[in-house]
Amino acid sequence: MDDRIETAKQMIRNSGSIAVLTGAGISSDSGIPTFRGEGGLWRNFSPQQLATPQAFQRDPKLVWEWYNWRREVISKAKPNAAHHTLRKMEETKDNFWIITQNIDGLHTKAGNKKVIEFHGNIWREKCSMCDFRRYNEVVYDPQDIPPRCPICGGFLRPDVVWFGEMVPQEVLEKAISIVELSDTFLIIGTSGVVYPAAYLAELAITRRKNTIEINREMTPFSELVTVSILGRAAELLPKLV
Ligand code: BV8
Ligand code: ZN
Repeated sequence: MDDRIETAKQMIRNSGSIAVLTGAGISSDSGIPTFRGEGGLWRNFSPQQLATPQAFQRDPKLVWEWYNWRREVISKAKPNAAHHTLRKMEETKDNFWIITQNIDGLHTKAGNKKVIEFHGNIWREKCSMCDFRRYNEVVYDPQDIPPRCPICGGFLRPDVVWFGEMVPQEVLEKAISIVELSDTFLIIGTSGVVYPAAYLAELAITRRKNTIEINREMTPFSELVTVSILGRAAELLPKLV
């Protein structure tokens, strides 16, 4: 294990431009349940059942109860040592970007400026009928959900990318160019099963970048990356800088 950490440390030290793909695992040390780990279920629903346009169409109140519960959890969560290490990396590297699958906003809270929120942000809301959008950092009272659009009265929805929805083209293209321009690619705390986010890791591996994975369990990338380190991000990441 130690020589893996040493190898990863050297790669990061010698790298001019670093791109990082993060998933729910990096926030689990802040007390936010991951999608597929323990605590990931809510009222016995899986994310795949609720994070879809169909579920919202069918029962906007239920979907909002789930997001409002997540808002409650996230509002109490603080960035952890893994987030803080990535902020330090952004400060010391001339070219550094985070592409996060998480909608919890913790990378921005930790002070990172160059963050691509690949699946949106839980505090942003958009109207399901007109093009109204707003940033609204509130946990709703139960009787106020689903919230209504102040312009047209339609239901507001979380401004996130659901299963079956496209990641906005400009976000996808920017993320791909960041991977192409990086020489080291970190994959932290993701099970690597959701596309097109997982495609970014595949691209880094295909382009033969220096790829480093930090995860608590093996993933489809573990055998393919340059260095795969098993463990908690909050414990391991600080050791790499
Ligand atoms: C798309 C935002 C084109 C919302 C998320 C059928 C119909 C339509 C599409 C599909 C379909 N079948 C498949 C697809 C494609 C689908 C997909 O990939 N499905 C998977 C499940 C197979 N993708 C999509 O639908 C995407 N869009 O394809 O559009 C299209 C359009 C129309 C029709 C067809 C195709 C959009 C996907 C985006 C979904 N939105 N989130 C919200 O958050 O509410 S996905 C959500 O789950 C996350 O954002 C993340 O991306 C994903 C996976 O979660 P992870 O972050 O990886 O977390 P997970 O719990 O899985 O793993 C955590 C890992 O961390 C674990 O490995 C664990 O061991 C580790 N860990 C835990 N603790 C720690 C740790 N590691 C380190 N330290 C620790 N302390
Ligand atoms: Zn509206």
